[in-house]
Amino acid sequence: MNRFGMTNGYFYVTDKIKETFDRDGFIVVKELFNKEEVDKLRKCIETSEDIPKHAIDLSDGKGAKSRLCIWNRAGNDVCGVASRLQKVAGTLQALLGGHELYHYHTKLMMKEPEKGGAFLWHQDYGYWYQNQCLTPDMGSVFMPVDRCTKENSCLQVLAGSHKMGRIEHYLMGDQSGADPDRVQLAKQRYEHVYVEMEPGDALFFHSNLLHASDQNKSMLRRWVLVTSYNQKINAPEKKHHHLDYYPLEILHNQALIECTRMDSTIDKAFMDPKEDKSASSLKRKE
Ligand SMILES: O=C(O)CCC(=O)C(=O)O
Repeated sequence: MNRFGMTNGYFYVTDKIKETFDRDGFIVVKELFNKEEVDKLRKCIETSEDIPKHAIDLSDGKGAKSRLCIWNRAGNDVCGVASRLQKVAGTLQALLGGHELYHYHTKLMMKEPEKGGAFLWHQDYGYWYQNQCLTPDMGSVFMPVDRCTKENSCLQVLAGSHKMGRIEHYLMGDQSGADPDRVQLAKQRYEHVYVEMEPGDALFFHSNLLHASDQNKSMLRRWVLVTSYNQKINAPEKKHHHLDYYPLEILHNQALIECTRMDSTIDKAFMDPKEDKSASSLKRKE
């Protein structure tokens, strides 16, 4: 069981929760955001003028395209504030052992009805390694603003697969994918979980957890914000397409309700994933 709930608007990482994260490489927190908060997040995304300008399509190598938008600086709009909350960043920090985290980047994954592309099985550290992050003490928070079910291609994970350590990754289509032979072996050993979630739930996961999602063939949109964090002590010296360490400044949980800014006044440093030299330096798997 790796689903947990909130207590009076707070989420506490107890020893049991930390043990679950260490065992499975992920946990789900039900209703991390209440309805008002998730409605605000959805509005911020849907009304953004920047997102459509910076969104790009990545081929999944299976005939469809995955649409996403990436920004490097959290920003001070509703989305940026969400990624700095105690219940988001503070929770991941505790799950990863307590060292100070900084914002590595945020992505909006836009799986449109009937045509959203797949994400191949991969570990995020499979390609963050290429950026010279020395250890996999990194992780992400997957925050849906739409329902995620098997039907509209929710995230799939292999529970406990982070214990394998980093496995070889190749360029497949426009994506970095984990060695398919290793993934096959991993599937025989680790439980394959379809992580169905409601808007407002959040999935916290380790950078070595194998995860994937199918093409969205349903009539239902599936949009998800995914914020990734690195530990300050693990910030790489190598200059690359994500930024150097800068302090995250974790905010109290009320800050999202208090924030009314739908557009950031701080440059969010949007990036084009095609400029990602580290992923494209991976060998191509034909
Ligand atoms: O949105 C998805 O289905 C995949 C997300 C993902 O693979 C990631 O954030 O690393």
